[in-house]
Amino acid sequence: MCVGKRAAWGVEKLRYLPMTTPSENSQGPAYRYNAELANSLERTWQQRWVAEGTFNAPNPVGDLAPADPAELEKEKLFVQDMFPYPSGAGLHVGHPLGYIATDVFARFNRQLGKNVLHTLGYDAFGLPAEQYAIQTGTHPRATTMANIENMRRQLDALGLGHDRRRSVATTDPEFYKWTQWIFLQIFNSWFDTKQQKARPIDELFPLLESGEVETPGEVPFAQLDEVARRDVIDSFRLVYRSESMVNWCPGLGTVLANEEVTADGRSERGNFPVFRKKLSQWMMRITAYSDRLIDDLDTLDWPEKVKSMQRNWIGRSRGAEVHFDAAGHRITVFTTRPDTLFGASYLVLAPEHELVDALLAQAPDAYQEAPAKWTYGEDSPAAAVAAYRKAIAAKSDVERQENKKKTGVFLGVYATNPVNGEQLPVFIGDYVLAGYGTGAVMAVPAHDERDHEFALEFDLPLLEVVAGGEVAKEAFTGEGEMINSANDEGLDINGLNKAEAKKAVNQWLEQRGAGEEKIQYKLRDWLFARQRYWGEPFPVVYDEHGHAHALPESMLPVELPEVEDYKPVSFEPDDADSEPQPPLAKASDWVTVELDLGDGLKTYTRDTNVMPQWAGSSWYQLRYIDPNNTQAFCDIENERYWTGPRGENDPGGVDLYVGGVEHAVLHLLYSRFWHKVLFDLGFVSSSEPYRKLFNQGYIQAYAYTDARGVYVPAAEVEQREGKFFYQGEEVFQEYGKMGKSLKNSVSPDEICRDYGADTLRVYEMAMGPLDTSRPWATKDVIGAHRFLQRLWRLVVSENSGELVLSDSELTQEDLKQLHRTIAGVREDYTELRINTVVAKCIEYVNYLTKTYPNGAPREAVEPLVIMIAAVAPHIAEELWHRLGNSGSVAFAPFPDFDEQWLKDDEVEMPVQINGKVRSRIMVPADASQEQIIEIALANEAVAAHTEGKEVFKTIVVPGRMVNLVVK
Ligand code: ANZ
Repeated sequence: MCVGKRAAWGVEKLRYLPMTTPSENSQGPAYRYNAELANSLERTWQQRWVAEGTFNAPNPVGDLAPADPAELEKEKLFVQDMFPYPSGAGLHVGHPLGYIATDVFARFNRQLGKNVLHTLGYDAFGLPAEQYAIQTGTHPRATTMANIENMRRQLDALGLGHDRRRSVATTDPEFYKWTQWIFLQIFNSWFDTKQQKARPIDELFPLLESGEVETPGEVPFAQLDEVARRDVIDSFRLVYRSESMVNWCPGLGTVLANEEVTADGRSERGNFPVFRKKLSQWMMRITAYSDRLIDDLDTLDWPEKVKSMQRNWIGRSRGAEVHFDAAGHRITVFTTRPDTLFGASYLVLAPEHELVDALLAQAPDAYQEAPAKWTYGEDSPAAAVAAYRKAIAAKSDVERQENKKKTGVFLGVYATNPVNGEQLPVFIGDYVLAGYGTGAVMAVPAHDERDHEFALEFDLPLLEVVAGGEVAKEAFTGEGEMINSANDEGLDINGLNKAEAKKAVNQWLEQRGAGEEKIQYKLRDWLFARQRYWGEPFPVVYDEHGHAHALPESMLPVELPEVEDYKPVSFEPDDADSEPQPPLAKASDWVTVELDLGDGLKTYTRDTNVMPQWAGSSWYQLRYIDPNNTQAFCDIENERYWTGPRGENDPGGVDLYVGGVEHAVLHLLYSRFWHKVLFDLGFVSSSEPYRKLFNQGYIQAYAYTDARGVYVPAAEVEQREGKFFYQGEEVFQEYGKMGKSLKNSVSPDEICRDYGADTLRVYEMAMGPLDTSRPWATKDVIGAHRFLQRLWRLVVSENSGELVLSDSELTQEDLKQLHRTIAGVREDYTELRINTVVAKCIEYVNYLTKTYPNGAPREAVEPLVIMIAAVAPHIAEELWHRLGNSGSVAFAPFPDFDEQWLKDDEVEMPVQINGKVRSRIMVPADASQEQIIEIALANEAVAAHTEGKEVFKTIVVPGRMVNLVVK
């Protein structure tokens, strides 16, 4: 992390020496704005900005507090990009699109007089560095640091106005110390469902003792022994260990989050098979926050699309749990349609459901009278279940749900429908997921498509209970009156609609203890451990009972130990029975430790997993606020200043967060969850991390494939007679997101070298609206360059390097052009419409160039230099100083406009006579109705049509048209 000097510009006057020395080999006039000139002035200004700490933003308290507290009286703005992973390939021109846009926005707001926090860090834990380490033995830290260095060089060349003192990498021990610390806060909390918030775990103990919070299990808390009490407490923590079903990928040697598994059940990376396996794992109880994560979306200024993706991901459904007695056991199903209970014709359990074995134990040893289809070709339910489970072990949840042909086996037992005593056969089937609801469903094939498919496959009855459909061929899922739904125990829902029926059934069930209303979520707890090396170690140790102990803050960070070999033990890709063995287990000196955790020296073992890659990004915005704080992850005073709520319904958070829509659910859900825990525990004042979110589009480019369909390097493709060739072979053009996989990357280094960074910035910003994807075309970059050349020539003579401005006064037309440009550009910047900012500046430059071939008035040019500075900061800074100003243009007040110049003096109005447009007239913008009629009647063409006729009605629609009715 680099610590520079506090911002001086804008406060103090600087001496300025014009820097331009024309290069000897440059072509054309000595002072032409070309690549060499651009490169040289860009380097100069970049160095100057860094040396002066131009973009350093002060904090209220701590090491970044200003010498002059008045600096904090400015309005604040916190702008943030989704930080990059420092990959070895470096950047292509698609990466900085968002970074340039946020830089433009930040610069504009500094000119409005705000204190702006903008920086960029690195999300630097992750697999590529580790994979590289496995292949070459290079420590991932070495690779990561080298990649960060290279990316920083590339980004610096773009002139991004970042506060470098605040740049962090998630791999810095001073950073991950606090990632571990936050983990411990979450570990040391439980979720109070009554208060709907996290509370310190210490507050749970008395509540369990007094019975105010119910102890799970039969025995009251007070009667449990020490070890059992610990287990109970542990089961309440927001981070807990659980035997849970995970995605185990033997080929990679690690478990994966659901999101890292493709729809066809393979690893997103490496494309290896993934198996479902039960393992003891760290889990984060994000599900406790389901309601708040959904409900608080309403307070956020985010794209609707992202909000609805989060809502769907959390997936709140309202329904009921219904209990069915079966062979001495109780099967609980979750249904969103308790109204259809009379239509249930069988039950299905997930093959992994915990009751399957117990039910099998009650089933007959051999199938009796079961149709052949139900038995999976086996003689006994036990054999059928075993064979079926084996067959489906490798299928992913998505595959299981999408599979049209339904499969399953009969368990040999029946369940009793609580509303009518019907005996329903019980199956297992893989379309029912173990991880959702209760892992069991009551099947209503007449009204549910999946059940319908299953019923047809297995010849099960279709019981129609909602009127209005024809259910023989297809389930009727529409609305209708209930039918065939009454019993003689006081339940009769015939004739009711869906909502009424649901309510009635729930009530009836609840009275008899046969079920209750239930809200169900799709969101699962967050699997929070990976069997890898290059990640944050867990700040916990285990005692001889296997109980986890949080390490005290004084023992943080727990640094990654050196290991010889970074490889997790991986296995044959389809060895489903293999067990994870993380690389840290190989560091035996590190794993076993002697510690005094308050009760004398004891031997403990460390956790050999590491945190998932999402950990650091779940809170990094808070570290930007207070990057060097050694006492806390972030001082709440600084947090309150930068992200505290403003006004009643404002959750607070970063003022603008820009990044790709691909992070809509994972990163943005995880960081909301962590932030809410920190909020509940009183560590931050904002209840959300990101107040406003903006998704930028992608830069796309042509890509080329050869006859085999393999991508070839787009840069080396030649075009001849409308065809494309690579190394003499014809190749085929397509179009897609720029990147490594399509081999169509263009490096910003090249464009900076050939045109300068300002040209690249102007080009990228001018390409189109920020939220849409846009095609890259290197040949069009020159257009942006020419615009900057014209801007340059407005101020500087290409031949002599002298100023070419005049001191003449602005004409009425000049004032109109200028004020309109200011008004338009101001609004466009505010709304992030940077493409139209550029368009308006181009138009204005063209106007001045045309109107003043021998030198435009200074008063017309100076505001232009300020206005374009956010987009093209280097050339603007240079011109600003050549114009004789001191201090950076970064703090030059953004020009204001005068309303009077925005009004048109005259407006054109069509004149209709008896409904037909006969002429157009020009009238003063502030003309009265009478004046307008007068001008209309005096118009020649109108006069010709009204001659000899009586005008008996006149209608003026102000600003729009005149209507005359004549006879
Ligand atoms: C009976 C029924 C009748 C259902 C009907 C639907 C329509 P959402 O809305 O996604 O929450 N279900 C419950 N648990 C399941 C599991 N573990 N795997 C697969 N399916 C499961 O869906 C809830 C509905 O999906 C539940 O309501 C249940 O089928 C099924 F006309 O129960 B329903």
